[in-house]
Amino acid sequence: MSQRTLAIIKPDAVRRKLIGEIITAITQAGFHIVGLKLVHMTKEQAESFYDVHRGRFFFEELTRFMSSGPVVVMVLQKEQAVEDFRSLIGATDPTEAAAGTIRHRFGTSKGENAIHGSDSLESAEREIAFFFSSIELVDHAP
Ligand code: DAT
Ligand code: MG
Repeated sequence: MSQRTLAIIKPDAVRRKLIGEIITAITQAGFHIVGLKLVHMTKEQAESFYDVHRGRFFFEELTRFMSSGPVVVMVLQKEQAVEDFRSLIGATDPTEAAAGTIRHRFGTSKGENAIHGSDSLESAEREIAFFFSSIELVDHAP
C-alpha cells in the first residue's frame, strides 16, 4: 500500500551543497516528492520536532545542530515508503550504514548524518503534520 514518510536533508548536507545529489538518489529510488520546502528551525522548533528524544544525552547537541542552518523538508510517497526510505538512508551512524546508502555516502558522524527519515507510520503522520498543511501537499496517484 502507498505510504507517505517525512525526509529532512539536514544542515550539514545543505551546507556541503548536497541537496541536488540527495534528491537525485531519492527520486531514482522510486520515491515521489509530494511536499518540499526549505526551513530554518528555531532551537525550540527543533526541540519540539525531536520531543521523543528529550532527556537523552545527545538531545542538546542534536537540537542545536538541527537549528544551525536551513534544512530541506520533504514528504515522500511510495509503496512501503517508511521502511524503504529507512533502508535507503541506512543506519544512524554513517560508519555502520550499508554501502550505497545516503548516510554512508554523505554522513560524516552519528550526529551529522545528512538525512532524517520517519521510523514508523505513526511518526510519519506526526512529522508530516509538524511541517506541512494539506494545501502544501500534492496528490499523487498511489
Ligand atoms: P535515526 O535518525 O536513525 O532515527 P535516532 O532517532 O535514534 O536515529 O536519533 C535521532 C538523531 O539523533 C540521529 O539521526 C542523530 C542523533 N543521534 C542519535 N544518537 C546519537 C548519538 N549517540 N550521538 C550523537 N547524536 C546522536
Ligand atoms: Mg529516529
